[in-house]
Amino acid sequence: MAAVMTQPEPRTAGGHTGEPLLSVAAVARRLGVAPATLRTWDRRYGLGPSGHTVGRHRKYGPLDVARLELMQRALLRGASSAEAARFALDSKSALTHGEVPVTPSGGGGRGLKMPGASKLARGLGRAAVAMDSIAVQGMLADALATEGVIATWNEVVRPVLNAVAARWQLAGTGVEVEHLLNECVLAAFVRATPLVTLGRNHRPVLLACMPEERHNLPLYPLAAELAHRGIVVRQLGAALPADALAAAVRRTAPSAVVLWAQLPRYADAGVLTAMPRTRQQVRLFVGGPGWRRGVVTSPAERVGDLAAAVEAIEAAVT
Ligand code: B12
Repeated sequence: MAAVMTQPEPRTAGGHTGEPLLSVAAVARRLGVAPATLRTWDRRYGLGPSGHTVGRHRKYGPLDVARLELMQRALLRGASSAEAARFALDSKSALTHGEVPVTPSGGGGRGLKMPGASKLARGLGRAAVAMDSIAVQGMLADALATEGVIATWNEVVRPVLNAVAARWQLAGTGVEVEHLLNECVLAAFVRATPLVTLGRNHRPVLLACMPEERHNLPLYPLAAELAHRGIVVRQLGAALPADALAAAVRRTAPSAVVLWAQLPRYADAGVLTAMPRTRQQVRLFVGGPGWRRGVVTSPAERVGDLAAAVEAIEAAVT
């Protein structure tokens, strides 16, 4: 007969055993809120530690923390404190499915200065500052589905990237937020890039960063929008060495090449003139603030923003 081990009773309603109990300070650090905020949520909404006592202090169990994370995520999505608390308390299913309510946003991006930014951008800014990558991903996916690639990049993502950069310049903090945001943005645009098998262009469009240039984010909305328009793209990403670019051009015979330089020091016109000659014409586009006027030599064409780049490339290759 099979022996059946009975699980020890969890010490809280629905609590998991084996995971450490956390102090108010530890939970505050984890959520990025002040301990006083947690005490207020406890007092006002009953979202406190549900019964653990270690010494004189009440400690938060895993389910208590999960409920607080739901509360915080709902707040980041724009719910009022009362709505978010009700959601967290009612959310037995949300604890397993990660659902969050979407309600209109109230205030501005906490910790980021984003004057004139859209509600979506402010929500994204708050989620990024809280390092809540699940909320960031959710918001980016929603924005991409409802607003499309170009508007999501220009009106949602760029304001947050610029605000994060401004905060770093002013206060010297937030590099971790910038990295988390980059990764989420990159992933979101990759997910929003359909696979084009039968393209409108017969030869691909190559997208790459100049040698040593690591700022490759803007190439991802570009790839996504071109793919939505049925254009086949080969994404070569960050810091492509000049000889690898030459090899890629020889091997794929592209209809167009787009080279990104964020920083002027990587906008080396020599790389453009050293591009190998191919039998068929290759249209050469350069993008990014690194390509100052005067640096770009003909026949390369400078594209100034995402929409203009998409239009110019589409017209050149179809
Ligand atoms: C994300 C980021 C990073 C990420 C890049 C990740 C990635 N995968 O791309 C990481 C962390 C790697 C990084 C590294 C560095 N970074 Co950085 N980074 C940024 C940040 C925040 C966003 C870059 C970006 O994507 N910009 C695109 C959009 C958001 O910029 P925008 O100004 O709104 O857009 C303009 C144009 O690009 C154009 N446009 C916008 N979108 C599109 C799309 C297309 C297709 C086209 C054609 C045009 C176009 O329109 C706008 C008007 O001109 C910028 C700040 C900023 N505001 O750009 C700093 C910034 C560019 N970085 C900076 C620096 C100094 C660095 C480092 C040198 C830091 C270091 N000490 O290591 C390194 C350099 C690494 C390298 N070798 O390249 C400085 C550059 C200052 C300067 N001008 O010299 C900036 C401006 C931050 C700052 N305020 O100081 N960075």
